Amino acid sequence: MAPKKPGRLVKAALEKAAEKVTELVNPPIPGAPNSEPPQLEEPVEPRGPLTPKPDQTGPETVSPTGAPTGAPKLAKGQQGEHLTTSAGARLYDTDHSLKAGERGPTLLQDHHLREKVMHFDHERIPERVVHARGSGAHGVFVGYGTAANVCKAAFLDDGVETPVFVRFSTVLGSRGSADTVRDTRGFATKFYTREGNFDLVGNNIPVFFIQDGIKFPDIIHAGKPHPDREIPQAQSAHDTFWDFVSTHTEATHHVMWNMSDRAIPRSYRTMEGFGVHTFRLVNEAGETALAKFHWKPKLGVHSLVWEEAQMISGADPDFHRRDLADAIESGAYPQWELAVQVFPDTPRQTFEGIDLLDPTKIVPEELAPVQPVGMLTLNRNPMNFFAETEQVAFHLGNLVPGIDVTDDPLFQARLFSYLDTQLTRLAGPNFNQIPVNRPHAPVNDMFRDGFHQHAVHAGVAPYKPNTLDAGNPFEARAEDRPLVEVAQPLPKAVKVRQAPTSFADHFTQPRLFWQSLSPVEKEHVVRAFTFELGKCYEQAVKERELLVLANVDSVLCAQVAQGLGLPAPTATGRPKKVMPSPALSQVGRTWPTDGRMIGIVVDPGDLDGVRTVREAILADDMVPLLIAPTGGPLDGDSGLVAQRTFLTARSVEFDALLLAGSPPPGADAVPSRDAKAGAADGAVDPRVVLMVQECFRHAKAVGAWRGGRAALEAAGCGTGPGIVLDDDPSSVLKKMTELLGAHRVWERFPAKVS
Ligand code: HDE
Repeated sequence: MAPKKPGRLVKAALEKAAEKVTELVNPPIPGAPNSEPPQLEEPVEPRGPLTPKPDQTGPETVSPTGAPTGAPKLAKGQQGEHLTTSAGARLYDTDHSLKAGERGPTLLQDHHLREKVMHFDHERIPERVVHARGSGAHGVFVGYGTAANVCKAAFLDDGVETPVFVRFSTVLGSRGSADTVRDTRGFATKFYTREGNFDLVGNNIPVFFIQDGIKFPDIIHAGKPHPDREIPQAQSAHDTFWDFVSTHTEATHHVMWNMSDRAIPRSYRTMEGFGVHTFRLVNEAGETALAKFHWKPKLGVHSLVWEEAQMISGADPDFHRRDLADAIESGAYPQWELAVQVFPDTPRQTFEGIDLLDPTKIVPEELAPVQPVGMLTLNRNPMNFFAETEQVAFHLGNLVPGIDVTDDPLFQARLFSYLDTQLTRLAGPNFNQIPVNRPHAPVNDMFRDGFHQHAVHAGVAPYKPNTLDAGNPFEARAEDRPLVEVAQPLPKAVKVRQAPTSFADHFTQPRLFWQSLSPVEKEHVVRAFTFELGKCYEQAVKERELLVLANVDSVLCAQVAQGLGLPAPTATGRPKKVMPSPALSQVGRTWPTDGRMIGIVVDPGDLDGVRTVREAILADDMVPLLIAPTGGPLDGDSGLVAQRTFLTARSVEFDALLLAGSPPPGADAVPSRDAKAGAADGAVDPRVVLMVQECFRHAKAVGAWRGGRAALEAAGCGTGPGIVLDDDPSSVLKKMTELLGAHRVWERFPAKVS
């Protein structure tokens, strides 16, 4: 090949540098489907697969037995320029089956047709029986070293970097259900530590519905759609759920959290995570402590409001999934601190009277501080959903030296379930060899064969003791850091099917939760109970749950009863006095605004300030989305492009709204085409007016400068808390960003309940 001329090389380098500068000044809006935009015509020139987008990578390329392979990550993807069979033979046509003549029958000898359809027929695997709907991301965990006095796990040592894969999920819905339903969220983390995989399989709610794993099929059967009509999907607002929880009152604490804003998070990035159970930690000296794990999000804990959550379920059912992927793609990497609450390991296994083996109880942070031990950063999107997010298999028994289980009966049952479920879901016992599940530590387990065996084991003696394989593998000595179960003395006991009496109090902590909420959060709880019970058919179910609420708090019960049009019962027991835990409230602090979505309504005839504000939003690590009457470039040579139109945009997609203009009704504001365009006879486009009204109703900050004021007026939202008006677009943005730090303009709607 002839060498390139130096002039050309310089030109190419300059062009590349210019591209980089443009990208830095003007980062792209996340969400492009691939790393290169498609061309209009179908490409005909053979070329290799596109490289994935910069935010995406697959799992590390370790061997099925945990050895680094050195293979590039892309070696796992498809190869070469040409279409082939699964055996690598090049194919010349995949559009037509092989037939006896153009109009004749298809021939059985068409190997390509058979193979293609055979593989397609088996593309689906069973979805998870719970937590089927999920989204995953890769990341890194860095230990602070602060856990050393209680835990010897190597991945918690100062500065140790451990790759992780995290999967967030909802519990009740099927794989295709909406993200923003009212439900508990899963927060499962696989740490690929050098001592083996550690899986922390937690939720965003610190307590669980049941105290004993034997009740899990019951609560899940009650929460899932009714078995006859298979409705409702991904909802708890139905008779079977409330029938169960109103009779099985140990569920009350979890139900309180479910009816609170915690069950409709704004984003996976703004959720706390909890290990729920108490774990037993061991330090280098062999001393033990009991501990609960917490994940604290850097962005704070924020939620949707109920109407918003419902609207999003229709407008963008993938809201949380998209939010996570977009944040990572645009470099706003979500972060959580891992933290522990530590308690002395006493024979009673209680702390300040709270039974640490009861998974329906929390230990308030004010009683036992939540101490940070490391930082999790999610920084890479999966390359393939099925291979990674769907096939990842978590298991509570994946522990590392320094972390052990306790006798919490829920924990004990889970230790069985997570292995067992994979046998059906991932079709065999070798699921730890699937790339996303492979440990990054040497594996020598003596397990052999089975479906989907990827390792090619050597030797003849997969048994112990052996001499034929020279004794390999050897049991680890103490200095080799084996995973040793803590020698835990057991109380003198008889075999019983019975819970300890300390598990019997089902109402004090739900009351503690209620009393720790701010007035506006209490209002949301009242409304959620009223909505959910209001959707039940049977009055007996509603009355029974009202009795549960009477035992939690009389004000809560009275408010819900009023909404249901039923009398409020009186408590059957004497409620205990509780000390509220302010840490349980989400309201009252300010937080970083990274990755927040800012909608900017533009009038293409008046782009004053739009560019400046857009760039400032990007510089603040937020995402600006321009909303215009139609898509495409705005105003010829302005260089600005609309990401949303009045037809495609809905207020619920944005955390705050800016009005750079008050555009008149667009050409497509035709009520017969678009219900949002209702009455198109005003001076401002009716879809913009609706957007402002919805943002106002959902207590979001709305800002306007000069030309944008008319839209605020048209929506009837000209003044009030959280309405920012200024002639200078930059000042509007500054004030709006400050408001966004508190998440919502809470004072817009004063609460009735105090
Ligand atoms: Fe799970 N749970 N669970 N669970 N769970 C599953 O495992 C189960 C419980 C949690 O993203 C299943 O691989 C039983 C508590 C998360 O892949 C299954 C009991 C907590 C995920 C299972 C519980 C959780 C699961 C379904 C009562 C919070 C999603 C597929 C003893 C601390 C993990 C699978 C992922 C998934 C069983 C209770 C969290 C069937 C029997 C408590 C986050 O094995």
